[in-house]
Amino acid sequence: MPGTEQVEQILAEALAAVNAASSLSDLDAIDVKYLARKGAITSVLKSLKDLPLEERKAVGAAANSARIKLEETISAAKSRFQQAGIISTFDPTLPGIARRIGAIHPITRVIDSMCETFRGMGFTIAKGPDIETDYYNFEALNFPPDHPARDMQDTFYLENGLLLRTHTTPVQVRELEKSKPPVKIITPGRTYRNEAISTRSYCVFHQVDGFLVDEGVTMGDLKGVLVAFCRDFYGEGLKLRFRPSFFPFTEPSAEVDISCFLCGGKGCQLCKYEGWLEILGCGMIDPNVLKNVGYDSEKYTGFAFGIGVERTAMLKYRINDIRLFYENDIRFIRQFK
Ligand code: 2U9
Repeated sequence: MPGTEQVEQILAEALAAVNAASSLSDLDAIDVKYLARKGAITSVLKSLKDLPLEERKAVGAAANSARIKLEETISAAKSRFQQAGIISTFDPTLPGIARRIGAIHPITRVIDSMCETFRGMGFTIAKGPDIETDYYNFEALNFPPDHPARDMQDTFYLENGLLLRTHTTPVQVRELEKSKPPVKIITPGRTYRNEAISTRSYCVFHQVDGFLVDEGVTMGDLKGVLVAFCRDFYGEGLKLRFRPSFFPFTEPSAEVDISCFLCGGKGCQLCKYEGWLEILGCGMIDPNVLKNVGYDSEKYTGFAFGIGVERTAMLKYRINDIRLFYENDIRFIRQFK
């Protein structure tokens, strides 16, 4: 019959074996030899029923604490072996896991490239709030109260007379208010219009607006800056065409077409066989707008222009559905490296 001394002897022998073990399989063998169904400590526990009560208590307690001690020692030794195994199988000369690098969204790409071109001509970049007041979005920009662009169809009205800006031109009014001529500013940003969504229009889009105000600024300066911009952005050898147009904030106003950069003006699918692509709107800032920001409109004149970023990106990258810009399909965005 086993006694407490015998239990202590079994435990000492098992702990020595754990100490001498050199692999995980050695530890598994020790587990089987002492703790499994027919293991030495398990056998002591099974034979307790044949012992007198007092002895059963003492030997039972000793066998149980031996079992716990051995389990803990084996488990700790296993962890040490596993740890060592990981370290010894780590090969620092293997190549790392390749991480995919993100791509810059085509809209950001076009905005950055436009800003870079204008920065090269001495313009600075300004940003302003997406939520605007009626004054900055419309009134200061010479929109008569009944102008169709103020209609609920186009403008997202918010509470307290606020609205989501329908163009970035209000940022320019804010900038003019706090500057002194000469001022040359570009305002890239997001704009909002409550339009039916289709392949060509979306409720959110981007503009790059710009202006120059100083003494003696003429339409000739406007043409010079826009020709330089187009040659830099679209490529040398382009022709430009200025067509008369109307905007409440410029007088005279014009729309600019460039000779199609794909076919050189011969006519193709991109230019709808017309040879020309409409790319921006522009004009001389209406004297009323200058007066609204506190400038002497007899002394100062200025030109301004506005470029639709989505339309530019669609032409440049030949994208036929504006909604692709906003669906966040990674397969679409990855194409613009
Ligand atoms: C001030 C006064 C006037 C900015 C201008 C346009 C013409 C224009 C459109 C182009 C495509 C908007 O995104 S779009 O639909 N914009 O045609 N924007 S002149 O006029 C200004 C700017 C600043 C102080």
